[in-house]
Amino acid sequence: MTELDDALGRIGVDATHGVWVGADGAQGSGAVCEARSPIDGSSLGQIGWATTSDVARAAAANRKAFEVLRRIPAPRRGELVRRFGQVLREHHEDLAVLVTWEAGKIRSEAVGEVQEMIDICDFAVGLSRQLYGKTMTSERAAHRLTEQWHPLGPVGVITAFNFPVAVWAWNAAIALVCGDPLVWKPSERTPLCALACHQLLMRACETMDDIPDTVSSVVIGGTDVGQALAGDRRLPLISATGSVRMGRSVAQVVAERLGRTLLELGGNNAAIVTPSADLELALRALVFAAAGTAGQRCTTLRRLIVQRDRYEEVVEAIRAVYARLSVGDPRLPDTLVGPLIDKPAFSAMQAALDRARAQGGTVHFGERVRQDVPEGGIYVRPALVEMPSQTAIVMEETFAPILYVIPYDDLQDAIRIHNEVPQGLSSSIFTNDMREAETFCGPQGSDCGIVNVNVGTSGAEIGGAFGGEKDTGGGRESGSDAWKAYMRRATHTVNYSDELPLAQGVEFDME
Ligand code: UN1
Repeated sequence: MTELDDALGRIGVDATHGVWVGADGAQGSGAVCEARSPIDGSSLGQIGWATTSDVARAAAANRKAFEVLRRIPAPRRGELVRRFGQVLREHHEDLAVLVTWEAGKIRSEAVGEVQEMIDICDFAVGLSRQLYGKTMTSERAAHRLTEQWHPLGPVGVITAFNFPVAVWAWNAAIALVCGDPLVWKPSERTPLCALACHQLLMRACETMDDIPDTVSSVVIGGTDVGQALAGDRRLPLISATGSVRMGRSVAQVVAERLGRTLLELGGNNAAIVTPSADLELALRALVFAAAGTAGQRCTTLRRLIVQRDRYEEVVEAIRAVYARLSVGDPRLPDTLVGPLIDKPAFSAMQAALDRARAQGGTVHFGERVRQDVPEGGIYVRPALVEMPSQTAIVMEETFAPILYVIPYDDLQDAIRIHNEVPQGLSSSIFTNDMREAETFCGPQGSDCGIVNVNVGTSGAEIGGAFGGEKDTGGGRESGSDAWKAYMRRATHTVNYSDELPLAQGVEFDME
């Protein structure tokens, strides 16, 4: 028995069934596919994938569950999420083991990802008593003008391999308190994590007689399953995390039926290092953001824009750390950089490095690591690439640990380079100069959804709204008022007078 078998056993995952509609699991009507670990390529099980007919079954069940859930008071829905958070606390380590085995994250990051689930549950429980609508002053006498937020309907959730549990939890915790059931299509690379999350939610559901288990469904499958979710009119909101390409195609299908999307797509995140930066602090933040999670976060630092006078110093400092970064088995306590998710990720990384060389870049590291790593996995030393300017390859997001470094002369120049890329997720400035910091945060500064000062680009807390602009898709998930995407707003005008004044002073006398 491996630690994975133990964890799966304790959570109660039946890994053969790829379609779960509430507590009811079935083999999907599609092909049987092998789940593999990026650590060593070993098989983690055989799963019967869903097809579009399974999606239709799940959406129909969710729709029925919605009719029940929307009548249950929000604080009671919060109670379900509170209990789910409790189950997650009990299985914190188990779920982290799955994240490590299936997504290749080092243990501390895997534990952190489950913590992010627990945090969003806590947030959502409080939120369940704070789904506030506004009261406006009416222009008419004896009229009350208010707004109320109502459950929207079942949500289709599409997630990526790199956050195989937390991103679903952001959606699930908020959707459930808002009164929306959900059907989840996880990444086909991390099906076990999804089956485990669903199972743990079922555990919480079982303890509440008034809440149907069909508030949650999971459909493991490929692109056809995602497209079927996008096209299903029973799902008024599709929340999708992943590549720009995927987001664009989902958005088109949803737009065709005038549905709502919440998109969290690619990032090409940058940090600016200014003359006044505290280099010791910056170095720790930059290396975690660029090399952590093997460069496979959407918030990963991919571009470093350094003031020319500090350029050599910064590049040398990062080079020295990269040379001795421990790359290897993510299950070992000293490892900082685990495997890439698969071979295509490695090929994309090498192709990007070749293009960077051709565009005048000097590449440090980025090679495959073969010593002291598990056989069958793909391990690389994170790459540091000095670029003379922001060339075409730097404008693209390559989902691998590549950090491009570009020199700048003055802050305006740095901000121009910063905002020049199509993506707009996360950004940082390292400075002790408040004018520079505030300029970067202001309207003419960073054009991203996440703008940090003396903090790296990755590792956002759940309390803020998470997401970004431009090709990142414009959606906001997680904290702040992101819940509004999961509800519909009704504006009420109530007349408690015995007259009928018309708005805007319009007269319509029928005498
Ligand atoms: C993602 O990579 O899709 O800010 C999400 C972070 C994490 C979430 C990343 N809290 O890096």
